[in-house]
Amino acid sequence: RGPVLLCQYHNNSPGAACSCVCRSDSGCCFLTVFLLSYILILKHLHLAVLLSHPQAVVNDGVRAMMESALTARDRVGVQDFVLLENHTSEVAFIENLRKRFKENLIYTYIGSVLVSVNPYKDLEIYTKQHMERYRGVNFYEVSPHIYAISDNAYRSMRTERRDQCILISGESGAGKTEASKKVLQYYAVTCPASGHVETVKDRLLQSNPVLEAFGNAKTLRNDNSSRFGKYMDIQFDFKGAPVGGHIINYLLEKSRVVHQSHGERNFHIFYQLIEGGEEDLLRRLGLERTPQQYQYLVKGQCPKVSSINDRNEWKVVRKALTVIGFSDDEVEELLNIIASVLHLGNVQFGGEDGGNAYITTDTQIKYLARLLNVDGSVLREALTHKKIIAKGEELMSPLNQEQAGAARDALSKAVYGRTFTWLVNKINASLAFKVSLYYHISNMAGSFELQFCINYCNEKLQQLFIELTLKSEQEEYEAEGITWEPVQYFNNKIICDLVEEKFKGIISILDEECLRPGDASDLTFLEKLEKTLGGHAHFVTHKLADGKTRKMMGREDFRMIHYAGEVNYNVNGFLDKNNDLLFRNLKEVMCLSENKILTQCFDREELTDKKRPETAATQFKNSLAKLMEILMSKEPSYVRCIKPNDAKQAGRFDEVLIRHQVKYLGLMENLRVRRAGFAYRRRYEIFLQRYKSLCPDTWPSWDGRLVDGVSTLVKHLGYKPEEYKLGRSKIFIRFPKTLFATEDALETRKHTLATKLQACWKGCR
Ligand code: AD9
Ligand code: MG
Repeated sequence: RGPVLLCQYHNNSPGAACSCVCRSDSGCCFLTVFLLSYILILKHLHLAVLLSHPQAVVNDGVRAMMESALTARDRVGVQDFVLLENHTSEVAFIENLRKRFKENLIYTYIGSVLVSVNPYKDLEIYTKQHMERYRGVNFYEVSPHIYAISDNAYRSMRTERRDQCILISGESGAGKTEASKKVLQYYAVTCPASGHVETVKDRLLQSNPVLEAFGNAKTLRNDNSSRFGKYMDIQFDFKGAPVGGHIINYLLEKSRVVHQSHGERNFHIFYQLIEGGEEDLLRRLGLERTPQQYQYLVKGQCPKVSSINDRNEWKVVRKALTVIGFSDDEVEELLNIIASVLHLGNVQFGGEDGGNAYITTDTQIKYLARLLNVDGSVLREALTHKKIIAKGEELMSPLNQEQAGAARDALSKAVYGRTFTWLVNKINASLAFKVSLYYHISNMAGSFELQFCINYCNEKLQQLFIELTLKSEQEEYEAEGITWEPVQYFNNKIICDLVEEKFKGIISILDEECLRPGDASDLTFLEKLEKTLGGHAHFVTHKLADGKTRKMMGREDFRMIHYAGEVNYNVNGFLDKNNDLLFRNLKEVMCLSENKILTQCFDREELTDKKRPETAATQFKNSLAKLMEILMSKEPSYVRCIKPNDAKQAGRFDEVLIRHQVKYLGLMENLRVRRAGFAYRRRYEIFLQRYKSLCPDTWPSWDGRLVDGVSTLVKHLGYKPEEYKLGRSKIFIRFPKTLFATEDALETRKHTLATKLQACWKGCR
């Protein structure tokens, strides 16, 4: 049957790996070896051929290979946007994304930034073999991948001894969480390990299901949406093994505990516990196996989600808690709290028509008293009264039905929110740091908690991104001794100032209204904004300068012109959410709880502290400032995630939606900065290795200085002086077309070799 030849080439490492299986029954061995020596010249092509006859190798296999290589750029686009001929064209940008997406090539670079489009299906690109392919390999020599970014960050950390960070951004459902998990898995598999390290790796990996159970929920946009921002540090020892980690959580969407929009759910853990919890556990917690029975779980009318198996997830989370090191007692106390929140949601109040509220659901109070280890009657009073201090005396003032409902919900949110922070701290206690992962939750419509703060966070990250990208470009030019050519770009500092400036910024004005006694309301806040910020280039309300009213804008709205576009904010609820107050007497009850977790969450000192707690917006502003400081101190890599459609479907490429994200992620701006000077740059040894066969003076090897070799090569290729510059260690090429011409020359040479090979083969026969 002739020999069977199976060759696989990896063009990713010096001395490309070649695995070969050879089966011969008719003295073809010589030919196979002969073929091999030629094919080795053809390396730099990913090639996997399984052929049943050597003749076919030459005729069909090689031709097909050649043809596919020559048309590949048309079919699959360029793997780095800097190589786009028309780099300022958004149309060309999106077309390139589309071509690649169609071929399941979800990753593309803009220089060192990785753009990733969510495939909404499992691709076979995350196997151990793939990890091996990217390990220790030069970033640009392999196809774009999240593993390449991970590996590059890891190696820079080890060789340059600089802390690294990977920033993952994108809108809800774009794939940030999945990307971060891939990074973590890559390190868990490829980094060296020892006994203790195994535990750390397990704990790092297992922290995900736990955090997702308590911090993720089904939303309209994403069945597993992270409802908190997460910053994760991984610490490596000098041998490069992960030895610890640290997580910082930002801005959990607490309001979800008590309310969900139609088609959305509460945090996963509630459903997991109810669906998966063992019979005796549920009995002890006083829970029924029907989510519909709980007020906090019915608002979105969506107890079941087809893509989620709550019962299985429960088992995963339960096991993960043990791996991370939670004791049985701690798990018990934690579940007591989760069940208590559900019971709290079912506490109902009588006292319609403005009368004093009273509790109509005794069973719930009994369960609450037992599970939270508090006195039932104290809790009962705290839920229906507010403690006020008048003339130095403490008075219990009754609440009406509506107020009592709000107090109950405030308690549920506080208990859940603080328990979540406790959980993160507990995970941190079991983990210490260096390569960092950061991703932030993305733009969601609606509330103050999310939309305003997240858009502000995005502005800050954009500022950091532009600053650092420009800085690193400039640094590279300087390091290489090449003159820096200044780049024009939009500096969004003006928008950051609009939000955060002292006295004049939106947050300052909001805090001022929150602290002002008397008639302060959301509307007075809006009026103050108008007075202070009216006329600002990035701030708009319905009032026009000439006293007329702007059409298409609500009277309770203000609009901000963000770098990514305009967003309207409705001021309703801004003051309340910013205050985020929990009545003092409810705090007191929680401080009295003997639940070991709650005693850590509610500190008695808080009760004696006369200082007003920081408002939510100020807390966020401060934590963001700290985050920016951390990020500035590290070398960043970026992953920009794009969501291809709103239907969560594989294979659908919704151009309008994608165009919006390309804008919102600032990708064109990024490309412009990256392309402002030179489109392409490579280290001399890599450039020479790839193209040396194109010049008789550099082929088969160049013995002199690398820079001289490259200079000889490009002169031979006819590069004009304005097309390139030679730096200290790299060649800089200004236009993609120069590089493409060189690539085409390489393909032609390979083709010529293949034809010679064919003639040779015929001669041998
Ligand atoms: V949110 O801001 O937390 O709401 P993310 O985190 O950006 O959002 P997530 O990573 O959760 O989105 O991805 C959403 C879904 O897309 C996942 O549950 C997967 O079903 C799907 N996804 C994302 N990335 C990939 C991938 N690389 N391969 C396959 C993916 N599926
Ligand atoms: Mg997420």
